[in-house]
Amino acid sequence: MLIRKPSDIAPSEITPLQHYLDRRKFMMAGAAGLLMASDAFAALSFKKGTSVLAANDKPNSLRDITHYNNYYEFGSGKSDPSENAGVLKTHPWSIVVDGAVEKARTFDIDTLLRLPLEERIYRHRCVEGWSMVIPWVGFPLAALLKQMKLTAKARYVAFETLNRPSEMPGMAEGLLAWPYREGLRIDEAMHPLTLLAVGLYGNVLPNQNGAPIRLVVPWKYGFKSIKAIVRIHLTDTQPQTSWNLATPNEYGFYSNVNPTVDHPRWSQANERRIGEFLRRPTQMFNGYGSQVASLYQGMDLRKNF
Ligand SMILES: Nc1nc2c(c(=O)[nH]1)N[C@H]1C(S)=C(S)[C@@H](COP(=O)(O)O)O[C@H]1N2
Ligand SMILES: [Mo]
Repeated sequence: MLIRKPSDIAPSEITPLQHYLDRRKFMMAGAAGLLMASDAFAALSFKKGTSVLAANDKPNSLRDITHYNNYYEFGSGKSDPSENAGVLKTHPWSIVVDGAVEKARTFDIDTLLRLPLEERIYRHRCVEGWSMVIPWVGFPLAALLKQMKLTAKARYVAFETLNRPSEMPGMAEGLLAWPYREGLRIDEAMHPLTLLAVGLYGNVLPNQNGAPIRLVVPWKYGFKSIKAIVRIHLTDTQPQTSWNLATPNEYGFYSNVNPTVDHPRWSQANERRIGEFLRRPTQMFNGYGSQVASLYQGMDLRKNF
């Protein structure tokens, strides 16, 4: 996976006008309730990524990526998000960035979509033992954080999902303490692999995948990759996270993919790639160790699971 800095992308490679036309089409499709049909997703303009996935990693189908989901706000079944998330209004949308910053800011989603977008084809490993390969479109979280003046207290980043029970029928099941919350250490948040995704397969994000904007941290278990983000809070203390609050002995703050540290109720040594029959071995840091292992030098990864 080649990471290109926004400054490496020639203006001629980006076609904002087409992007805005498509965005308009998308909003109208949303208003007409057409967003469940995958061919109604509007195209984004982005810089094509170069993938260094293993030879046997090929992207999952759009069908699999959009119909086998975890998004508990819409129910706990794998098909609940694709069936229930269509009603969610994802425009207008804004993200508040506050806490340990010199001046809090509110970013409108349309402003964020004007940042240079890149394709990133990442492996995704759910803590439940299944995996996929997903061609995201987005921008590094660092590109957003670098627009803020962080204070010395900005040691962690806390994220919050939209809290709108009227459009999120799964919230009534009460499986987690809402809103869904996640967090990263500041160096993890600034890492160039850490992405804010606004699209997949070249089109805007389907609601069930976390529209209009979600985090993607490919070396961590999937639940760290929080969907439908409305708040990013800089803080000097390790943030509380929804899954850790629910079951602290099963879901730690770090949750780096690690085949040598089992979940208390199942092995993490291997995984089922959606669409495949035989399980395959799980890789340390989900195969991104050469890029991220240094973040955890000297840490006991069994203790800091
Ligand atoms: N707000 C929110 N974000 C969430 C979840 C959720 O239930 N709510 N599920 C997580 C889990 S467990 C996984 S595996 C991924 C799934 O992302 P996908 O459906 O796009 O594959 O989203 C993560 N982000
Ligand atoms: Mo997951």
